[in-house]
Amino acid sequence: MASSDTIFGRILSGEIPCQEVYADDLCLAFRDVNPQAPVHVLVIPREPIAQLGEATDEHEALLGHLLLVAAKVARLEGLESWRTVINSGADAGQTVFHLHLHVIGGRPLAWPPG
Ligand code: D5M
Repeated sequence: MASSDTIFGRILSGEIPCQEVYADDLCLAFRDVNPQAPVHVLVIPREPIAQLGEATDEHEALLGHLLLVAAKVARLEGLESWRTVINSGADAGQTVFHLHLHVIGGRPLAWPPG
C-alpha cells in the first residue's frame, strides 16, 4: 500500500493545494500540474493503494467507481472523446505511487503511446 505521504496523500489531507474538479467520499479528481492535453485530470482513491498491480478483490467496487468517475469528469469537462490511462509501475511511467487514473482529452490523441 502507498503511504499517505506521497504527494497525492498530501493533496488528500489538504497539506498541498490542488485544482479540484470533482470529489466524493471515495475519491478526488483534480487537474494535473503538468498537463499533456487541454484537459488532463487525475482521479485518485482516498484509500492509498500504491498502484493498480497491488489492488485486490476487495477493491473491485472502488475500481469500478473510479472508472465511472473518470467518465463523469470527461462529461463535466465537455469531452466527447478522451483517454483514461493508468500507469502501473515505474517502467510503465508511474512516478507517483498512489493509484491514479489520467483523464486526457481536448485534442486528437495518437496511438500507440510511447
Ligand atoms: O503520473 C503522475 C502525474 O501526477 C503526472 O502527470 C504529474 C502529476 N502531478 C505530480 N504532482 C502533482 C501535483 N502536486 N498536482 C497535480 N498533479 C501532479 P504518473 O502516471 O505517475 O506518471
